[in-house]
Amino acid sequence: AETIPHWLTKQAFLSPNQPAIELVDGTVITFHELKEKSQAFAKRLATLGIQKGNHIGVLSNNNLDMIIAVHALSYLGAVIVLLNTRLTTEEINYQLDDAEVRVVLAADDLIQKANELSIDFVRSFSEVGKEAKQDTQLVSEINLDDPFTIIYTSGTTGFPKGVVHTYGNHWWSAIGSALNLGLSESDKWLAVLPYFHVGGFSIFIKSVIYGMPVYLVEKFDEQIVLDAIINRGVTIVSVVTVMLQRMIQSLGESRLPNHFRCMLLGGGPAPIPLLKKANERNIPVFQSFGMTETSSQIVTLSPRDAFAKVGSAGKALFPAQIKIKNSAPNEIGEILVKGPMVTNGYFNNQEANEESFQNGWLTTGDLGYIDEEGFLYVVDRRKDLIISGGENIYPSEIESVLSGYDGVKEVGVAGKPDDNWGQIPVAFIVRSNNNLQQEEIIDYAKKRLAKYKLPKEIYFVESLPRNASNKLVRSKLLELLND
Ligand code: S0N
Ligand code: AMP
Ligand code: MG
Ligand code: MG
Ligand code: MG
Repeated sequence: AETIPHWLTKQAFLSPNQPAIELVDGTVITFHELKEKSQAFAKRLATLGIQKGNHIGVLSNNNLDMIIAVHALSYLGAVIVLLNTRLTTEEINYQLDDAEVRVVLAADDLIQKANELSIDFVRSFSEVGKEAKQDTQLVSEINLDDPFTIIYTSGTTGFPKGVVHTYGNHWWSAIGSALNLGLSESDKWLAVLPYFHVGGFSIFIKSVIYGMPVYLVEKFDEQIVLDAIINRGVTIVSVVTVMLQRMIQSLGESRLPNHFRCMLLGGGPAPIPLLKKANERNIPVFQSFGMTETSSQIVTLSPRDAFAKVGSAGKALFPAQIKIKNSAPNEIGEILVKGPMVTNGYFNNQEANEESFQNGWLTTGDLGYIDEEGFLYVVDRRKDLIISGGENIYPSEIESVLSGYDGVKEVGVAGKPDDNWGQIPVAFIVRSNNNLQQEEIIDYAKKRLAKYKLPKEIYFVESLPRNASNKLVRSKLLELLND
């Protein structure tokens, strides 16, 4: 197996005084300091008994402590299970159990939520900070085949699946991105996407591999992000559509400075009018296609192609390949991806792995076509997937919760277009009890589903659209609103 020197140790050696992380309050942490803090934290975690191969849940919103914990866990060879803080305890418990997590580390402000989880061994970051440092042998060489992170993603049917990323997957994702965007001495990448998703997480890996500072933003605020671009030298920002929308609104007619070279847009489709508005404001949007399984974007479109190839997600990154299953150019079919940044599989899930991989190609479930020049167009998403503000919602997941409530006879969920979120989930319900009200259903669902998954509207209907074999046709649900 291929090994490389531990990437943070190496970067601290090469560029000790270079800023690794800059905070909104102006604090700067150099690569040397980041290494020292991470290694100290690793030694405290070792005192708690954490060691190579352990699966450790991390429950945290964006903050510096989380990044230190992540690097610390890599110094121990532990596998990090990144937990979406918006999920309910019930949803998180499923993931903890499925991923065989032994210990949960939580941000101080989430310790109460962490203590409600089914795991007994829970520590806040500051509790760990009070432990003694054990004199353990820290990882000095990274084996690229070793697992580093597990991030859950929902499936079309059934339960969420844990996507395992090796160090090599993250390494190649960072390399593929650099070969596409290039590296500049003056680069500073702003990280405001949640770090528990791969888009946000990957920025910190790029930082360590490139020797590039990250501007760390804890919570999205369009003013803070714009200020960082205009006044703090930020050159690259990763965003989802709703973030770009809010930034453009706040920017008014103003334009962004020329040093700002890349707005990396991912996590879902981008409306064409928004891309035009961005262009008018000197915002160089790089559209992309990617998924948790590809360790961040695997296809991108540069601004110079944006108008010749309107609606395209671009070409595959240098180390990657894409193709459309059984299709000729311009013909729509299932999108397949291949490359060293693509996960080797889902954790403990042979069935999903057999279904998803064929000869090294991953079946994305998304539909699209590739034109004669190799540009990808995504035309439809994995079956019925709803994307609200960059968060994925599977109708089947909501349907199975709602159908568990008394008085709900049949239920279908669809994504309704929404100016703010792109889409919002709405539910169509056939009642068996005519007194059933919207509020009691939402009350029931609240305990079981993250807030962004709760149906924003519930429509009581006489029957649901079904096909000849009596299967629900979700694509026809919204048509019920026109009747
Ligand atoms: C857009 C965000 C920031 C909105 O959150 P905000 O405004 O901070 O909300 P809160 O203050 O927390 O809550 C206010 C109310 O809003 C509700 N709410 C929050 N988020 C959503 C949502 N998404 N949908 C619907 N409702 C939402 C709250 O519940 C609350 O409600 P009330 O008032 O009723 O209590 C936030 O949603 C966000 O951060 N979204 C981004 C998520 C994300 O990272 N998605 C990408 C995942 N995919 C990947 O990582 C792979 C692709 C990838 O790597 C990539 C993606 C993008 C860019 C680059 C890359 C790359 O390739 O590198
Ligand atoms: P996630 O794993 O949460 O990042 O979700 C990945 C899914 O987002 C993909 O499988 C697609 O369905 C969708 N997606 C990502 N990029 C695009 C894009 N450029 N256009 C349309 N859908 C996209
Ligand atoms: Mg926070
Ligand atoms: Mg692979
Ligand atoms: Mg998602």
